[in-house]
Amino acid sequence: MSISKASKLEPEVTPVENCRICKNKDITTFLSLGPLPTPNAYISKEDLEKPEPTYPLNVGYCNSCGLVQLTQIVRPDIMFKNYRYVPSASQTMIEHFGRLAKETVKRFNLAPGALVVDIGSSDGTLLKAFRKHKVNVLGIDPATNLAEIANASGIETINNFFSRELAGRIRAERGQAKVITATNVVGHIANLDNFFRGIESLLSVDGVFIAEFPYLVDLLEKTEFDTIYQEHLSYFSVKPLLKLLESFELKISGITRIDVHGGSLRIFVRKGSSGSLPPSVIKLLGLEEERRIYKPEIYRAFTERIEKKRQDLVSLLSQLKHSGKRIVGYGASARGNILLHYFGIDRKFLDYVVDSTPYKQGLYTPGHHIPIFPESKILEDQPDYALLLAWNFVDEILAKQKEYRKRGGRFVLIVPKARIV
Ligand code: DWN
Repeated sequence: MSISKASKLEPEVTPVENCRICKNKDITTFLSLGPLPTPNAYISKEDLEKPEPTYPLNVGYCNSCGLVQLTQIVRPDIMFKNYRYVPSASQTMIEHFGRLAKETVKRFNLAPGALVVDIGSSDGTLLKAFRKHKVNVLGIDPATNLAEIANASGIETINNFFSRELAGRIRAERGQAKVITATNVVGHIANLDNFFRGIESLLSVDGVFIAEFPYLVDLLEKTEFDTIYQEHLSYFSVKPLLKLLESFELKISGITRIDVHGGSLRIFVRKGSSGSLPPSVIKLLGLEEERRIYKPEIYRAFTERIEKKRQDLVSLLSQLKHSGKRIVGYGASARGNILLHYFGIDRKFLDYVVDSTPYKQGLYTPGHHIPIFPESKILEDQPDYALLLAWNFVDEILAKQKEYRKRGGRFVLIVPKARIV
């Protein structure tokens, strides 16, 4: 039976009884953002009148290993079999992946023909960057629509979820990989044991597994609550990650903080049991203790800051609306959909949202059904204000919209606090 058929037999929502890493049952829920539609479930015009499924969105921390995680899991095929997010919709991410590929080829001295596998390869953006360096590339992605796009652009892509079983098949057919990458994927994985058994099997003895994901310290410090959604099952910090890798012949050989997506970690994982921890790991463990991210009170303060953020932004937008101003959204992002829903910012506030992703244009946002247009509409229409929902790309977007701003258009920024530029 194929993965997708098997998954259809599972319930739509599964409660998390045990911590995903340490299996402890003592998980304290500290925030409920739902029920609401999953954040990439954009709606076509003809489906607007149909009933729209909503799912819980509750997040908690494990009192044993500290992993922050959702306490209910939505069945992955519901979220990922047809997927409209692509990294290539942002120049920032195209350039970020170009640097990652170049640095990896150089740092790990990849010979022409070495196998590079990207898990959650989407439309092939990262592998296109690797391919420039004459390595062999293979993508793996569950989204049928994106696998088709990647294959059509010459990036061989297996349309499936990564698993230990699939890793074994690839190893048998292609041999082991010198590099395996997973950018904004590991946080989406329910069964981390199966995932890392797959890494162990597919990674060559001298290979490296490179993963990127949002960093819990950044999420808490910058109150990036809108990166909490049903696709993201885990919100990683270093301490639980080390606990996780204890169960495998894998160790973190290096770790760096990177700016993308509001602040992320990039980890380098090699084969072998962890001896002494690298200085980069020790430094971040120290930071996590210093920022007290394993203390319950940090989560109470976090939820209080979210409420303050809501009050400030809704009051600012209400003032603008009361003075007769027209406001639109900029960036039909998953995080944007979470913020709009939780803050109650709907079509009373926003006339439409603009977005650079072709697969989202012409559709409507989940829940509030706000229409999505290409970015060009903002110059054609010249609304008074644009609420920057894709705040993680503020530099790229403000630079792109110089003309809109020159003509008097203003952006409402959200991070780190509500303000107009
Ligand atoms: O983990 C995930 C992150 C990496 O990407 C996925 N589970 C889902 C997705 O989250 P997101 O939708 O919040 O990602 P972004 O990259 O923050 O979305 C930005 C949105 O803004 C995209 O729809 C593209 C759009 N955009 C735009 O319209 N003009 C982006 C740029 C840079 C622009 O100039």
